[in-house]
Amino acid sequence: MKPFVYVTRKVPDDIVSRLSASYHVETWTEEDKAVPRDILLQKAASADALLTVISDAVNDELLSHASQLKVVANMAVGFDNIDLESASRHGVAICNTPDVLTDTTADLTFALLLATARRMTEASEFVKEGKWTSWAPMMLVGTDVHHKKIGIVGMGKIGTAVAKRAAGFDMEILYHNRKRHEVAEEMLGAQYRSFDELLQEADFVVCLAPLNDGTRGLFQREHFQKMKKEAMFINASRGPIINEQALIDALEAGDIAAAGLDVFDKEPISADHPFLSMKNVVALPHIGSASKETRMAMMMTCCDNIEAVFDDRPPKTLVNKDVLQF
Ligand code: 8YV
Repeated sequence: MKPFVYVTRKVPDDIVSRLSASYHVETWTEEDKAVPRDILLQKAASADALLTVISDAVNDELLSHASQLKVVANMAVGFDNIDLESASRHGVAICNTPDVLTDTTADLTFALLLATARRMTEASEFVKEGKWTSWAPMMLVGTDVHHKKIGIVGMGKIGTAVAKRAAGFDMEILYHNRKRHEVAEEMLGAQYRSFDELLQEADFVVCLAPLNDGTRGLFQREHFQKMKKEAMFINASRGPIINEQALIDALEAGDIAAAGLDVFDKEPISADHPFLSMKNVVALPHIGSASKETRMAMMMTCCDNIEAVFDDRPPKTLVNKDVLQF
């Protein structure tokens, strides 16, 4: 019997064909709706492999019911949707898709910074709504990006790729990270700052840290209050790193000038979310890695990892390396 691979989202035919060459493959087929939890649990109960996305909670409940499961190939660099300890205990290999999405996510992050600073979505709506009736010197003026200070919180691969883009805009690069990043310091002139120093100095605070126990709720109201009133906050990593109500309050009170957000506490956000009526918020639907090339590369990485597990090879991007001891 061929191993059963369940894919929790609609994916391109090329991916289904590749997997179908060796496995029995089923996929969720609705593009605009996530697989309901009961169906995911039911499929997981007999699956040998799952290809998941970050909104699928691969928790102890799921893992306890998935007695045949050998591998979860999560189509993301982040794996905060997965209980790693439970996965290792159940002998399930967890794989992610690092590297292939680094530049694409950095492009989007920098585009979001530019869009926020130069009010691009607001300006586009203004034109599309037929409001552009004359030209005025102060119409839709934004803030310069070049020669300003960017403060990157989380100087991993994506943070470093954003720093490279910032260097091209002649920005001064500040960063805060668990560890010093000597290469970024030498190559890009990046300067290490404590979290508080970075908040106080940066014109653009860009959050690119992974979500974990150390970063959940990292940004509270007091942190936005430490930022300059003209500063802008950009988040392209994970919503729960921010106390979202604190950010709403900070924007309403004018603690900071604007925010560009690709990620939110609960995704998708509701149609009546306060961010949606704020002109100084650019909101995107978590599209950091969403280019045709990168999404295909991410799915191919998932296929590589699934194949490795069934061929008894170590998967290239295994997250819970301790699973190999089980
Ligand atoms: C994913 C992401 O593409 O890689 C991550 O961690 O957040 C995105 O790149 C998206 O969340 C789909 O799982």
